[in-house]
Amino acid sequence: MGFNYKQLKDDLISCIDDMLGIENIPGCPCEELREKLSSNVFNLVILGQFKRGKTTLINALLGAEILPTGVVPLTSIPTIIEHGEALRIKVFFEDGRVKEIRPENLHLYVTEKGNPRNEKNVREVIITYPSGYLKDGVRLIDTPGVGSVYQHNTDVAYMYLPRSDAAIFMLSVDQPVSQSETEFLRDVREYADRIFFLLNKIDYVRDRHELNESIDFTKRTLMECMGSDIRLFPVSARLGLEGKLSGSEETIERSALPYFEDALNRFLMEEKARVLIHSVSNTLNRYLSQALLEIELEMRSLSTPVEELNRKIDLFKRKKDEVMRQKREFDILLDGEIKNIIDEAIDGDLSRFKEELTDRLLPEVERLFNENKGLSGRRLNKLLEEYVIDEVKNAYNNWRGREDGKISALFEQVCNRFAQRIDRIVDEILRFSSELFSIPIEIGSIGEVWSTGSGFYYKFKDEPVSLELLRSSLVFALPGFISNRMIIRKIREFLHEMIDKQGGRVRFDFLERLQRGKLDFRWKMLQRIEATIEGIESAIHKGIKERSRGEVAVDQRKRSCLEAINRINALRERIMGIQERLKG
Ligand SMILES: Nc1nc2c(ncn2[C@@H]2O[C@H](COP(=O)(O)OP(=O)(O)OP(=O)(O)O)[C@@H](O)[C@H]2O)c(=O)[nH]1
Ligand SMILES: [Mg+2]
Repeated sequence: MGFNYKQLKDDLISCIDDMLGIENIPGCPCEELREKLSSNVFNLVILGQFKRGKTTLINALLGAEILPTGVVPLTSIPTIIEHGEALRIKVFFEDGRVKEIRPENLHLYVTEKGNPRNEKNVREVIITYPSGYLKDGVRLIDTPGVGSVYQHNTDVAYMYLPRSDAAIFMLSVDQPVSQSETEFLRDVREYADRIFFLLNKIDYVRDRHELNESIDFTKRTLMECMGSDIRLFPVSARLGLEGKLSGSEETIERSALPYFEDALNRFLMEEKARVLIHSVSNTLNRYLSQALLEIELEMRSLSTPVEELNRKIDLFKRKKDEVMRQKREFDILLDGEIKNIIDEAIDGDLSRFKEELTDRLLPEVERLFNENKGLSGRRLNKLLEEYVIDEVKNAYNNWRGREDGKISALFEQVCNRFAQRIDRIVDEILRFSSELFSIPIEIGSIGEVWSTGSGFYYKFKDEPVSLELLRSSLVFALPGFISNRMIIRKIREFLHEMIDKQGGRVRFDFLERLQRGKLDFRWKMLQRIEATIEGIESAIHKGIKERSRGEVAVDQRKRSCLEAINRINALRERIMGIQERLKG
């Protein structure tokens, strides 16, 4: 690694702290950038078919047996492990409840045996643990295996992949790549560049030759499937864990885990940490340049002849009107992009999903009906109704998770594009003013300031959209006696109705979230333009006002302006130093 991420991050945070102490730095979202740096984590999601050793790998990375592993399909609930002062476990339920549990009870929530078919309605479990590995900002996400009883892994993957920084896909030498694995991988092709493939359990293989064969074969299959080159690491998670627990270097070496750990670390540093440091330092630089320009403007207005000053102020006003027009355009274009997401992504996907769901559930309902014809009308009806409600609810919950990943990625793309647009407008204002008042200044390049890749504006609040209210509505409406034909007809109608209603609710929820995200984003962006204009105008007016107070005041003001310029320049140099070290 060419640079020390932690060190650079800390240095940058200290620059921000110093910036907060300078009064003349207008509009800089310092607190926000500070938070972004200090709370930054790299999300690492572990995916793969059941029994490949995903959970064992996590324990091996941590060097501690935190999560339960086993020979039968085990993990049934996404489990997140992040840094914390002590080992603490919180269970988040579908209905929004949260409960802290004791470590020895973890298996009662996250395993198929302790929580069969997720009867406890757990959404996810978050574990904090004081591990050095996590302290550097990695967050591990364990997932249920593909083909596990309760939830389809693709859904989980779609929930976490878009927001992950890197993903591990586990395979195992004792099992050839299966069809469900290749199908799954085709589905997630678009994330190929962040996936690491691990070929686990190499301790099973006796000789080198056999291992190489297995590696070659797996690699070929995977490349065919992903349509691109892939990173494949043979490892033994079990030996890795054993080695770390017993402190045996030799065992660790045999596990081959360090090769993978190094590669992963390099990837996170090069692809993720570098981008983060670069974008934050760039943003800071831009605000510092802007601050410099404003101070210089004030100095100019302290000494420029009034007539000339007024002429320039007039010219600036004209520029301002032009910018205001662009501001209105911004609104119209942004609305259009959001509408696109709604029409093409949400509505398109939803109608396809509804069709598929109907096609899948109708025959199931018929089958259930035929199997239970002997029941009394009321009981048969109740059985079918409950089946429909459960299936529709589950199907929508899964779909929503998947769709959410997609929508937040799309929304973020739009925000990024528009944020860059705003940056260009701001640049234009700054350049115009610097030329107008002949102040040579370097504004700095426009970076992808807002692309943190973690749903900055689009916050996914996972409130379950419940079908509770609709439950049993039909039972009460039924007459005392009903024929079976009537029941199946009613149930078919009920199925359509449920799919429609739930679809409507989920859609409403998506739209509302998008709308809120858009308003937040829009407000921030437009404010940025306004603050820039206002900063320039007020700098000029400050100078003019100061002038009316006489020569002594002007001199004094000039001195404090020069002082501020020096402090800002010093900060700029420190930040440039950080950028140099980043290049490594
Ligand atoms: N020989 C060998 N066994 C391993 C290795 N890694 C994991 N196992 C075993 O494989 C079995 C499954 O391991 P888990 O870590 O529970 O696998 P998983 O992928 O999390 O399984 P699910 O949660 O059910 O999807 C356990 O019996 C582990 O001890 C390895 O490197 N070598
Ligand atoms: Mg597991």
